[in-house]
Amino acid sequence: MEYIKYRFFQKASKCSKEYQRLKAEHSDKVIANVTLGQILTGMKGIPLLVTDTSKLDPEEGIRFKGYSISELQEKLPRINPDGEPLPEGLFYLMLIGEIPSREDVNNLSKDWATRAHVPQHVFDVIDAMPKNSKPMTQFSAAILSMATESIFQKAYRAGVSKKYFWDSTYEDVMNLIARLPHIAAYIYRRNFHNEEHIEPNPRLDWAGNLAHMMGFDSEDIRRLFRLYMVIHADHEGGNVSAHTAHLVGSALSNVYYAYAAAMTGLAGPLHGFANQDVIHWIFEMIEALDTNTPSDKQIEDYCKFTLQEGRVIPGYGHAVLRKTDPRFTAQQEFANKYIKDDPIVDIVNQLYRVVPPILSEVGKIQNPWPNVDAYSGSLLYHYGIKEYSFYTVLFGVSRALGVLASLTIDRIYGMPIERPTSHPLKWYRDRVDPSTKENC
Ligand code: CMX
Repeated sequence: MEYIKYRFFQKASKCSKEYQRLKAEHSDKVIANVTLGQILTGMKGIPLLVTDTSKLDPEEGIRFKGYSISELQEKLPRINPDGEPLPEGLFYLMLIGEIPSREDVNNLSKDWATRAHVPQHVFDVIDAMPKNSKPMTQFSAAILSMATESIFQKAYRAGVSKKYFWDSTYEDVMNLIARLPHIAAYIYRRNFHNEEHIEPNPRLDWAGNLAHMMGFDSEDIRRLFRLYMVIHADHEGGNVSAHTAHLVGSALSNVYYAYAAAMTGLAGPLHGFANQDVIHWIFEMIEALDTNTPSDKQIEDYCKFTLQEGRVIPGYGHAVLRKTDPRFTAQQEFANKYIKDDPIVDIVNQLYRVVPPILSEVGKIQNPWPNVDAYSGSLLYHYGIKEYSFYTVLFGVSRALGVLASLTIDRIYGMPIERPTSHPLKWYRDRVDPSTKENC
């Protein structure tokens, strides 16, 4: 067994035993009470999932295995001393629970490079779709079509014992992560660069290679992509993409099925689509105001107009966070350091001043502060990736790191099929307001 897999097995089997012990000895213990409000607002705040890769604090934001984003920037291995950490290092941390050495990260880069060959039929599936298929439609379909390669599925059909499910899942996870950059770049070049495709360069790191295959070879873009891939990688287990992969995977669907499903969830406007919506909305505003240097007052009026139309301000609000998302802050710091005089970046900074007081005034909005999507598009746009309908695909490449590390852990813990209980609305009403006789 190669050594990263072996280290995972060693560490995760201890936790797996603990999972099984808790299940056997403490299953009758009560952890939390649930209010009707929590059920009717999307199960918010109910502890229902076990996710070891990262934890989201409403005030402080995300921590990956206990490390904040700024701690990761300090501790994870980098290629250049003043560069951003390599996403390979974060994957290692989430999977194994330890900060990797530079050598561990190099080995992971090399391992993914050897697994990166995408079967031709996946590109054929993409090419068979009309060009006006959204990039996320092509991305999800391509991932699904790669289920032909599932080692887990073959092992399952061959009757492998459930105690080895994690092993073939690990292989599928590593293969899928390794191949995602090529698939994403293929869709990008197909839609926006005349189908002039660029072959992978196996000597590059995972994020650098993605930038390369998209047609961007500057150190600036590589640095941005490494940051981007790190900060979007995971957001504990309850967000739509992570939860979908876990849920579908709980039926022992293979990794390709589970991740394709996750990507169809990421494509929604309340989740990952928001990163393209932000730029789209900013351009709508620029056009409506007929200036790309609007005043605060003009922006304020435009935000109020958006709200009056019954639309959301994209990039603002969050289901869990109650402060500025540290992923927003990390990108703002990046822009402050490397970008000068960019009108879109300036507007994004201006929105940060103007939007929160307006959203707070509305009253019902739990979190008036920006999330990760408020900033990311402006950075990509600045470096020449202007085709914003593609932005959610980049989010999808990154999200694989956390979600698929979790899916491997699910399998080594032997997690069961997920099956919460549902009731008709009347059942809930009879428990809280039995005197009402409304028939629905
Ligand atoms: N603009 C306008 N209204 C907003 C809002 C925003 N940015 N954020 C929340 N609201 C509204 C909700 O639509 C909801 O309205 P109704 O009661 O009429 O349905 C009300 O405020 C309460 O919502 P909430 O409890 O504060 O937030 P939710 O947990 O329901 O939703 C989120 C969270 C992210 C979907 C929401 O804030 C939103 O739609 N934001 C804009 C889209 C966005 O940026 N999504 C990306 C999130 C990060 C990610 O997953 O990538």
